[in-house]
Amino acid sequence: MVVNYDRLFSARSKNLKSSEIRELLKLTQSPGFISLAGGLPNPEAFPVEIIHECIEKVFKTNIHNALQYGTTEGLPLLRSVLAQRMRERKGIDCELHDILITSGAQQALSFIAFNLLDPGDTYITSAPTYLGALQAFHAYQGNCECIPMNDEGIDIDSLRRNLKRLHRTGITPKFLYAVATFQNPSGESISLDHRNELLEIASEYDFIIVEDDPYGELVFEGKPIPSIKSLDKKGRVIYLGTFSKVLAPGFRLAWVIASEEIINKFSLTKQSSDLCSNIFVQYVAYEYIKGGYLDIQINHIKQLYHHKRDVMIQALKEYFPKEAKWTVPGGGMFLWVTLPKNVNTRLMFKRAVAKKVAYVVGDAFYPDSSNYNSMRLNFSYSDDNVIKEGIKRLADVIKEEMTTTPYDHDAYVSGV
Ligand code: PMP
Ligand code: G9A
Repeated sequence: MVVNYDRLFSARSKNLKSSEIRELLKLTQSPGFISLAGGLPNPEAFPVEIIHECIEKVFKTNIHNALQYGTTEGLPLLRSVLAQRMRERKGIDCELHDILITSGAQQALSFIAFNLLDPGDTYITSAPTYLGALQAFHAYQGNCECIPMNDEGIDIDSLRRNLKRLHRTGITPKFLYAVATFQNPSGESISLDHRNELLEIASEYDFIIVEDDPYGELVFEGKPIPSIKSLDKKGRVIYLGTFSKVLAPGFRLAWVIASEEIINKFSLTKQSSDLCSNIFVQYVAYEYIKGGYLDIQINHIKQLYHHKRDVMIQALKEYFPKEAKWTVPGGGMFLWVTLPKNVNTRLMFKRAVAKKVAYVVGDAFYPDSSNYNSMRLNFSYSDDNVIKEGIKRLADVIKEEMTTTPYDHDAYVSGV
């Protein structure tokens, strides 16, 4: 008898969607391809020698513990230095027991969905938003309410209107998800006023705020805006930090700061998921922070990415059609380009692949795929010359698309 997967796979499994970013990563690894797509740190900036030293230290001092199973919540030494760092650098009032180590922030997103979403439950996010979060929430059949962004990061009036509308139909969202600082994908941040308002609204309606913060320390200019978690006096915020963008994504190491109730639930979830995160790597990360290297590394990549942002902006000015618009983020790794209405970036993608250049199609970051003429560009990964060449190729692609196959959205939608 052949295996009948259709019967075997659960409804939840059948509902899984693939990540456009993960799929693109395979495509863009072919020779000669320029990828402005994936959110990859610059590999030249990995502090290889120092990591080597830290590993040697672990071998000398703790190797037997480092090779053993560890506690589910994570290595106390690491949680303790992280708590200190979060207090000092972020003003987040936390101690070791408020922190749980996860295998990447992506695992934490999955724990959030697992613990807070029953099928059909509603959550809120801005549109656009991080597509890996959408993927995690979709896996647990969450129902997304999208709030448009504005120049203060999120349209608060629209949020209030939508909450009232939902309330009338008996729906209160479980949480609001935000990459509040240097957002993936747009590079924009939520203003301090709006952060405070979000907390007020969350308290009024009794939902959680998930503050996903991989980019908060990568500030190029201006003063950092306080994290939402640092403004939270009621334990209403789940804060996610990660080593992926400030040290190395290969570590697969991140942390959650949240109330005791949430940490306990996530710990139970982790027991059933992977028992504990990689203990060896947790020791290495501990040595790295204890040695004072993380701050040095962050300062280094801040300067590097600031420079790369400027290289990309300069190339955009030089090559892109004058109708194109882009954000100029004050930090992070991405900027967001909006093209004229007669370009559909998903339909254009084939042309870009033929020219061996890739971006992430904007609609992938919209839960309802409603935006069709935008793209996300990453400026952290590539060498300066590659960024320039990539933007040049992309500009040719766009100009060709605008002249040879101008897109008519209304006709496309109505199927004419
Ligand atoms: N959240 C956001 C906003 C991200 O941009 C990313 C990675 N691109 C993640 C979470 C996942 O990070 P990690 O590598 O820690 O799983
Ligand atoms: O490679 C990944 O999936 C992590 C990066 C995410 C991104 O490009 O936003």
